[in-house]
Amino acid sequence: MGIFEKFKIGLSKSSKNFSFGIQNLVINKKIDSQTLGDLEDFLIQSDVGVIAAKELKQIFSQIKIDPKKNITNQINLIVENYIKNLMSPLEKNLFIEENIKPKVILVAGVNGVGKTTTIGKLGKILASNNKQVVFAAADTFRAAAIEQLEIWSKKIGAKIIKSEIGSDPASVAFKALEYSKKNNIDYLLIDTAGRLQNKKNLMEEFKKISKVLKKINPHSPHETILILDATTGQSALNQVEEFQKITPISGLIMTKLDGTAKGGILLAVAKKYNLPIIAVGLGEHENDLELFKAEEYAKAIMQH
Ligand SMILES: Nc1nc2c(ncn2[C@@H]2O[C@H](COP(=O)(O)OP(=O)(O)O)[C@@H](O)[C@H]2O)c(=O)[nH]1
Ligand SMILES: [Mg+2]
Repeated sequence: MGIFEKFKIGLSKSSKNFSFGIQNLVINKKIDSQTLGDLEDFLIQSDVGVIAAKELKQIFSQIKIDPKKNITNQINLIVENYIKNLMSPLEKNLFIEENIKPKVILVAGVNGVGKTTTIGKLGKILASNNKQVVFAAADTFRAAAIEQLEIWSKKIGAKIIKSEIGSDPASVAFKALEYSKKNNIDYLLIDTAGRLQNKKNLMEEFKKISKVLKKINPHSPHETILILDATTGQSALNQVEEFQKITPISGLIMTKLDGTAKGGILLAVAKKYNLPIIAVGLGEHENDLELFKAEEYAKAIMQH
């Protein structure tokens, strides 16, 4: 299956809601202030955020739709181009060759957003591109988190560095980088705990992890990815805000876009924070993570 088909299937809940919603509001209607107001309300309800909703409203107030041509196509194309232009500059591929070995990727996010699963899926993409991958189980808070990462490590043939439950996450991260350096590993992916309710501790934890990594390689971590869960809607925006206070974030992955009809949340995050988007989660299975492509996302969400 091509990337576009995967985006299309994964985003089908959102696209049904989004593209049909817009079409229902605009087709066969006079584009007057009432219609534009309804459109803006609908866009805000779809989680695209206030700014994007205003901009799209503005675009629709200025365009001329040709009634002799296919109206649905014209509307789809307008929204698709808007999304594509907004999101293309944010596409970020972590996996282009850069001669950094090991590339250290720290993964952050609140509990349940999909950190461990996403690390497993990223590991799978890397392993199938013949990269050597190590996982560090630095979410030492819950035994299940360590076991879960271990299952993934077996599945994709990655080495896992772990310690007992309750042990110091920074020491796991340190051991993992030491091992990765010694064994000429390509990518080290570090899982972390996400107890945002205890922000001060979490901040200390990230500081400590970063400090010990820098003892081995002053440039590491090379990336700190924040994982967001699309089904949490507007709360995803707060999480970006809160985590940026805890540690610098270099990119985002949004999971569970398959599980929501409000996939517009990715647009809201992009518009508000301008952070690179690395990948999107489109399902629970091991192949359901796609590296982010703005054009495919835009097309899939407008379904054509
Ligand atoms: N539908 C769907 N479920 C996902 C996706 N990513 C993760 N999940 C599920 O979300 C739940 C929590 O994931 P987990 O990796 O344990 O989250 P963590 O606490 O952040 O490490 C699990 O049941 C995953 O299968 C996704 O893209 N789509
Ligand atoms: Mg986890």
